[in-house]
Amino acid sequence: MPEKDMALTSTHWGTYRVEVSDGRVVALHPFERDPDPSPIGHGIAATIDDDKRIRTPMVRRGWRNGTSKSADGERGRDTFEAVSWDEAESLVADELNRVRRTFGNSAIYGGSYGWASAGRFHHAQSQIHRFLNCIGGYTRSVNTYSYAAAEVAIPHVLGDFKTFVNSTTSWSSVSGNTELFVAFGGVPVKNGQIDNGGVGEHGQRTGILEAARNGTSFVNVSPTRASMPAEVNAEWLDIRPCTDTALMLALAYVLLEEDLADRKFLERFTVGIEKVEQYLQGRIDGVAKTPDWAAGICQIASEDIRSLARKMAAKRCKISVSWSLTRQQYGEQPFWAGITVAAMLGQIGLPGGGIGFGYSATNGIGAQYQRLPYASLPQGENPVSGFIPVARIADMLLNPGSTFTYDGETHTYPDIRLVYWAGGNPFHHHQDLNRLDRAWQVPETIITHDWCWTSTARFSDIVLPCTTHLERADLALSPRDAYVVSMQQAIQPTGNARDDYSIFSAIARKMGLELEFTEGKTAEEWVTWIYDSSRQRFARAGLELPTLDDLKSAGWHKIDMPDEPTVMLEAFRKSSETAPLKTPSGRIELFSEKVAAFGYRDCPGHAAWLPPDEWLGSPDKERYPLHLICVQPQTKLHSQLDHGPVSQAAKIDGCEPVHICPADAAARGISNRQRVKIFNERGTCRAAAVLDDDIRPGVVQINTGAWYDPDENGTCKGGNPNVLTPDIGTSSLAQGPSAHSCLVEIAPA
Ligand SMILES: Nc1nc2c(c(=O)[nH]1)N[C@H]1C(S)=C(S)[C@@H](COP(=O)(O)OP(=O)(O)OC[C@H]3O[C@@H](n4cnc5c(=O)[nH]c(N)nc54)[C@H](O)[C@@H]3O)O[C@H]1N2
Ligand SMILES: Nc1nc2c(c(=O)[nH]1)N[C@H]1C(S)=C(S)[C@@H](COP(=O)(O)OP(=O)(O)OC[C@H]3O[C@@H](n4cnc5c(=O)[nH]c(N)nc54)[C@H](O)[C@@H]3O)O[C@H]1N2
Ligand SMILES: [Mo]
Repeated sequence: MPEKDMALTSTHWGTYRVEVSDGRVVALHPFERDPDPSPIGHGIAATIDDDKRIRTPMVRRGWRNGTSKSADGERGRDTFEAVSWDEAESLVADELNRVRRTFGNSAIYGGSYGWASAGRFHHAQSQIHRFLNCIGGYTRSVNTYSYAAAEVAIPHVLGDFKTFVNSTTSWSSVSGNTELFVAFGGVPVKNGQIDNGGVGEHGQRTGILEAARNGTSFVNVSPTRASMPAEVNAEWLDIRPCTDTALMLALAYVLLEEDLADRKFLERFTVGIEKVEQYLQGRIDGVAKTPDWAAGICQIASEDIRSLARKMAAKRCKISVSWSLTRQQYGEQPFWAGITVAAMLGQIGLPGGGIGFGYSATNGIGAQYQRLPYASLPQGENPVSGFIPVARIADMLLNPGSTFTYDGETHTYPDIRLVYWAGGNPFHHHQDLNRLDRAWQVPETIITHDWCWTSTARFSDIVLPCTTHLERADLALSPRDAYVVSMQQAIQPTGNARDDYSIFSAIARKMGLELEFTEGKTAEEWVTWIYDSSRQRFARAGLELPTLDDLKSAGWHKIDMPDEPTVMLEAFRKSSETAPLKTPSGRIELFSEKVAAFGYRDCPGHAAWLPPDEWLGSPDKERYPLHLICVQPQTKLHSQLDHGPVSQAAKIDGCEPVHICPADAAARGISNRQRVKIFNERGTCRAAAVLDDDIRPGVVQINTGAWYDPDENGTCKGGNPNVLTPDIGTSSLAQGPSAHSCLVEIAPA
């Protein structure tokens, strides 16, 4: 069959044509409209029916026998037995009924954080949350692992965060306008392979190369040169990890000291500069935030800091702060400090100027902004008001009834008896996995839907096998992507796998709540309902979508995105009176009275340098002298398809590569491609060394995403760095994840 006639499917990493032979997927071919397709999609064909596929419902033996431990071991080390769907549905329904009747619905944790798969209807998070709402609610989670610190802090500074991430000034405005692009954390184009909900055309590489061709020069502030594509010839400032705030504060200090700050802008559009000035000059804590002071922390020479500040003030300058900067202890600070520097430069709201949040963190950041008004599966209401910040899950399980702070309030951890997960992999994504392993033994029951035996599935009591996107029909409707794709079912479900919707419908039936959950609609009827509702919303917004029949026969449709470049905060700059920010003052709050009034020592009312527990300047450095950065993997999305050929090809003898500079390797007797163990007091993980001149001495870097596979001593054979990372909140304000604040040692294994 010619490629153009093959079924289309959509994933978070791109759109593909599916080649099927004798009812099996033999290959995926990139969508013909995609100029820069991602190889990640090729990981699925070999895994869809391999030995890691879950083919039938499974129940853990120890759970079945009513003991937390069976003869074979505790949760995560036990064996499973296959059960029929009918029996599995009854087991889940009875257990949900027991828990909600005995302890109330707040005893069910249904945060279920995770990326799941693209496809608007079969989106596992939408399914599980609707289902749990129908049965009376659940304890939920708030914010993300991506940038929780900013989600909570930046609304105090700019009045909103997510809108500004999504409306980050587009590459089309950078190109031809920005003279100097200073990227804290670089512009990792490998991350632009991904976008939530589906990608039609990949545009990040094109965007940055076009800007470079049009004269933008780039500065890559990062512990690794590879944070920026080599083609843009960026100047590399090899900063010590987790010290960007100190560098930014010193830049701000120079702008004030040398009278380079735009006082008019500060006066008109911001509040709190006096307080910031006092802090920078040392009038609050006795320490002036001079370039010399910062150089001692971030180890960038003070004359380089001074000259960077002067260059930034002399040119049309774009500051970019990578999302990774939030995933560290006190991760609220780098974004607040970046906004402070950008405000002093006075170019916020001008073409190519100001600040951007995470260029190329996903395909959409830096793309033209238009939020498309798609409908989604209605979620209903959650009668349970309790929640946790998403990364506080182990704290919650280990300390029921104790309190935590969050955004100026104090809350209590609920007593969780049952955990229900669909579409995420906490044993990939959470920090300090050996601690999560202990916390995970606490609840009475853990239920997971997944299509393959991830570590989270292995650590569950009831495992329900779901379909993949290739085994069901859906629509890719992503509010930031120009392409609408009719995702066709390419093959029959493998084994007894069912889609999440059928699984929840059947459980709801056993609980006498089927009609509440399904509203009498089949999956196909829901897909039609979502599409028709979307068409109506489009029509109200003056936009057009083809009929569903036309879409299905064409396979895809491209929406015209606006031609005008997106400039973040342009309207605010044009008129701060008619378009004020949603902050208490309506302006950019360089000092926030509200945050200051919370009285948090770990998050004061203005951007501040707070030395983290673990960094290259901390006393612990004696024992664990290397700073570990664990970045998003180039060859997969998180843990998805780690067992597939694309991810496996990037490993060395089955081990995740850890990048280390030759001097650090030599000092430890480590040679290139040698097997090593990375360790600290929290855990040990196996990896293979890659000697790399382009990484800062004292820093090592590994990918996230390898499957957690602990041996009897808790050493992760799979190479998941989250056995090493600390499970602490960013601060009392946001309680976000702090994976990047992590010291380790490495030795030959
Ligand atoms: N150390 C460290 N840790 C990190 C990070 C870091 O930078 N450093 N990054 C963090 C970030 S930003 C994030 S967003 C998280 C990501 O963490 P997750 O989103 O949890 O990671 P994924 O591997 O994408 O997990 C998705 C799971 O859903 C399953 N799945 C796919 N399709 C379906 C479906 O249709 N139905 C069901 N039921 N399941 C399905 C997949 O098989 C997979 O197991 O990780 C975080 N963890
Ligand atoms: N291929 C692929 N793409 C992805 C994902 C994936 O799993 N795979 N995940 C997606 C998700 S969920 C998210 S949230 C985004 C995340 O996007 P990012 O947060 O941008 O991702 P990272 O790759 O973790 O980090 C980007 C860069 O920050 C640098 N860095 C780390 N710590 C520091 C520091 O302290 N200072 C400075 N200056 N630099 C530092 C790292 O060296 C790295 O090159 O990526 C998305 N894109
Ligand atoms: Mo993320």
